[in-house]
Amino acid sequence: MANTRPTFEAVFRNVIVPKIMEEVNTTGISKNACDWLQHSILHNTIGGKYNRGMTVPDTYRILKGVDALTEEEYKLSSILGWCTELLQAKFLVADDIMDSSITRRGHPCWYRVNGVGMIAINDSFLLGSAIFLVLKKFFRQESYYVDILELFNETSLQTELGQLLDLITAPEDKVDLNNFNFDKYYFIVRYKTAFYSFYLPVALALYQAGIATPKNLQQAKDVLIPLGEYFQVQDDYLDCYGDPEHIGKIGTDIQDNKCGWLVNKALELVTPEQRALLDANYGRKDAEAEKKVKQLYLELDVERHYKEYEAKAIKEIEALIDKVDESQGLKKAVLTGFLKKIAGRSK
Ligand code: DMA
Ligand code: MG
Ligand code: MG
Ligand code: MG
Repeated sequence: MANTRPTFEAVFRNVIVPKIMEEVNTTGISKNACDWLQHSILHNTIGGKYNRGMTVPDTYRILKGVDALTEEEYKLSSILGWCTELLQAKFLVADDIMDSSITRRGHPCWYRVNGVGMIAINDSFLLGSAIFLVLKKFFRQESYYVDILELFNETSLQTELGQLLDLITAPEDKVDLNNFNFDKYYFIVRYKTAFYSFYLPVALALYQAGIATPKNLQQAKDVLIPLGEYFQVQDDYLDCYGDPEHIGKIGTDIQDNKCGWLVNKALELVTPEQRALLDANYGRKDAEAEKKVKQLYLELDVERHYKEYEAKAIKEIEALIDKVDESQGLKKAVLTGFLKKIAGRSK
């Protein structure tokens, strides 16, 4: 089985969603509730890049040292991949509410769909609970069942802690750029993004392949956390410089008062006059103020600094991959493959 977007999506539509719905149906809940849940699940999972999800079967195949997985192997590793996509869906539904975002994957954010509103909060919980339903249905008999349960729980906690710091560092009513610094920034991005997006899919494949050890899990983390940091810096860059049509979402970081990469870089570069302008215009729910911040980023050539950062980050990650001792079971190709998926991305 080749791992392509259509084959990966087919596992979700034909295996996972029917299983979730079958289980929920046994409660006897009304048909309109079942329809709502199915609609929410599909709206919030289908249509992304599947970088995280498809990495599980990709990694599993490399770890097994085969050219292609059998249909059954592909199905099982894709199910774990979809569990990471469900985790992401759960967090994105809530993130878009908390960030007052408008669009996601080229469509209105779920909470902005007609008739949804704050019901989206409970839909976010349901997306999270669906993970554990799926894990129980397909993995209960596996020796690594408890390991992956713990992994999902720990990763959720890490992501929630990252989101906590992201949000309280960005109060809506009190802009104080003295609260921002790169140390805090990297804590936020490691926790809110790197663990669930990068470490989780590779760790799942290591468990599924039956070769996970504390040592190779740590080796994976040592590369994947820096890779995840780089990914979130890209996300922050695209929030300001990406084309909304292309990235499928409209940037909100400046108006949301976020402790993002661009503002932290700008804070390193500003003169006292420019700092005053930033203080007066950052974090305001006001398109004109946002424009002034973007104009200042232009004057400071923050974009050039980003390109320099990016080139350096890629080199550093390549060096980390180079150091991996493959005799411990982890393969460099897993990591180079993941890096290749995101290096220089424009969406
Ligand atoms: C998102 O950070 C992190 C999680 C856990 C969803 P973000 O708000 O920058 O993401 P996005 O730009 O996709 O809204
Ligand atoms: Mg967001
Ligand atoms: Mg956010
Ligand atoms: Mg963002």
